[in-house]
Amino acid sequence: MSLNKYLDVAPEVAQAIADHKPVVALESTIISHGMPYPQNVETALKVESIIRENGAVPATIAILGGRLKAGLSPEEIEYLGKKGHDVAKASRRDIAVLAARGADGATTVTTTMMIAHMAGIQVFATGGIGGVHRGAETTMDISADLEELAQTPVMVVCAGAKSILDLGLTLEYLETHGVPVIGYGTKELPAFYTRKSGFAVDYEIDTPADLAAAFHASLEMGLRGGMLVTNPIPEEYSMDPDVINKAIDEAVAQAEAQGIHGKETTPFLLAKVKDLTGGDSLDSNIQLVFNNARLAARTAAELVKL
Ligand code: PSU
Ligand code: MN
Repeated sequence: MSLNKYLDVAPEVAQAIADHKPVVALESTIISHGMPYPQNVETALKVESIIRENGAVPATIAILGGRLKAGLSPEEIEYLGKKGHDVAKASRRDIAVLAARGADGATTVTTTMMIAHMAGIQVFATGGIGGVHRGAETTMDISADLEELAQTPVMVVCAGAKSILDLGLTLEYLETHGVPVIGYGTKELPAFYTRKSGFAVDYEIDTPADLAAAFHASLEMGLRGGMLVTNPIPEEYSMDPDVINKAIDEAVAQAEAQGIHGKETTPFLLAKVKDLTGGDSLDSNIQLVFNNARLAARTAAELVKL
């Protein structure tokens, strides 16, 4: 049962929301476009189990047969992972047409936030968010994720942003749109594969209870937007900055040389970085998603107490 006629909330997720139990949303573009098969499916299933171990119910989000789904079965996750890039990457501008056509879509941070909010889910864990791309002053390539953070009240727990983006411009954009950028246990914005970026976050917060308190205040005040929690990759999985930055620079140069643009840019860069680092970056990527799932579940568990 749902207020939104296009939305299907899985029974376990609907029950948890009705009982005021913690729920954590998860995106599906990371499954179809962010990682190769079969690691994508293994990771997605493991993330769900980590969320359960930390006291919350997972709700992986996607569009299947035109239905906006909050909560997928393992078979549905396998289906999305196997289809990979053949599933449409669905951002805000895509979902109406996909729904009307009865098509499938892998949800980005943007559409995962939208569907989570429709379903009544307040906390969402992922790997990295989209942002302002390098060279955006001429390409105008700015991810819809930033707009969504500005207007949809969902907490997004990520590992910062990859330096495939212009991190400084991404922070400026978030500031303009009133999105608080929190560092979990750090004053510095993490850069996904590495714990440091050279850029400061707005606030350091050190416990899930304090994260929940800050977001609760935002919700109670009726502020429209979300909150971005950046959680540094665990030290033991972080990458050598020189190695990863060299791979990123090379990937950006190849994208430019090949004229890659629009929605293809981010998936292209992610795949290239993975190829250029011989798969080391994939291990780091997987571990940081696990780390974010843990923090999101613990924060969701604190939020329901408030
Ligand atoms: N950045 C990552 N990993 C990802 C993505 C971005 O490090 O998987 C995915 C997310 O789904 C994000 C989307 O919402 O790419 C952003 O795409 P674009 O830059 O086209 O808005
Ligand atoms: Mn883009």
